[in-house]
Amino acid sequence: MTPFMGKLISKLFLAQSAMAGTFMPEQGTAIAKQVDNLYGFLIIVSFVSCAILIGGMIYFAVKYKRKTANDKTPYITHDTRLEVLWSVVPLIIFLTVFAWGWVIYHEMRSMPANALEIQVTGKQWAWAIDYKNGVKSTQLVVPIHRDVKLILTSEDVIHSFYIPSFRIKQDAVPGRYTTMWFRAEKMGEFHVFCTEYCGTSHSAMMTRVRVVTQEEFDKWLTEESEVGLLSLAEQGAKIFQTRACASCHNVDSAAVKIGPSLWRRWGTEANVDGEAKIKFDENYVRESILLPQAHIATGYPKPSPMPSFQGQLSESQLAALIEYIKGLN
Ligand code: HEC
Ligand SMILES: [Cu+2]
Repeated sequence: MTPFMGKLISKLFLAQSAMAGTFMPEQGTAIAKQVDNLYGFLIIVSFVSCAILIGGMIYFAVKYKRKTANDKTPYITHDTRLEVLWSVVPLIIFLTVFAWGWVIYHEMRSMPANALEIQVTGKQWAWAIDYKNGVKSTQLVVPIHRDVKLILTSEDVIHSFYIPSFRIKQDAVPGRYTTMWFRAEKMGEFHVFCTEYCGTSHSAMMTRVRVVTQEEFDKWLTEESEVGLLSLAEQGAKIFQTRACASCHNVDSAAVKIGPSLWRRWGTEANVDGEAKIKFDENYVRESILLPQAHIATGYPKPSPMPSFQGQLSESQLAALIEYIKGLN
């Protein structure tokens, strides 16, 4: 390689990594760096081939332009050396990309032993996160420098758990478990998106990974496991978050989300189609949660988009939710 080419490539590499710093999400794991390096290599190879191809084309177009009326095109058949060169060089580049990608993919997909296992369940339109000690959360909280393995599934349609800063994603499929792992190397909060189109509020199906120190993590986990000691309404508030009620219902303003606001509704008259007056009370809320199709609020589509929670909430969880909604006045 000529020194000029060497210099050019190292310049391109610098430009690419500056670009990655500006346009790419933060690198939260070691794998993220590896993925970006491979990506950078692809960009450089593309730039260089583009320059050779387009540059060569322009050069030949100018150099061999017909200059006089009886200018003759030279008769060219082929050049074996050139043909071998332009076949073998791309072949080597492609095989390099293949081998490089294979090594990274292999590392991404081999689950580490002794990882911290966390259960993640997708449900239209939120992620429910379950820790081994029974703690439920909507945010994924993990300790730094520790292998974490997520066991994913879905309660309804296919979702996909994507953490851009960690450069990993994995489908969550109903009826089976899939896994993914990561080892966070940076403190802070990182976005989680659902990357499998899953219905009306797919774009709102977001959460965060919060990376904390091991001590903070242990503290958080113990605190969360003391939820049982909360008041009924406080437990209800938690369930309201973890069961994704909050993704469809506002609780602090009258604004409509996918469903009606539950703010200051208790004790009023429910707005349901046709029928005699129904009071917004314990029985109405219970029925709304277990049998959403029984009385559909005025102006909402039939069938109601609210999923039934029959069989998914215990009586005490229902009581907690009702107590919470009661307190929204
Ligand atoms: C997918 C969005 C969605 C989710 C999730 C959802 N709801 Fe609903 N909910 C609706 C819609 C839409 C309506 C209005 C249509 C109807 O009456 O079924 C509704 C109606 C209600 C009503 C009756 C409100 C009224 O004005 O009559 C209550 C109470 C309620 N939901 C509570 C809950 C609770 C508690 C949860 C969580 C356990 C929940 N919802 C989860 C969409 C949702
Ligand atoms: Cu989804």
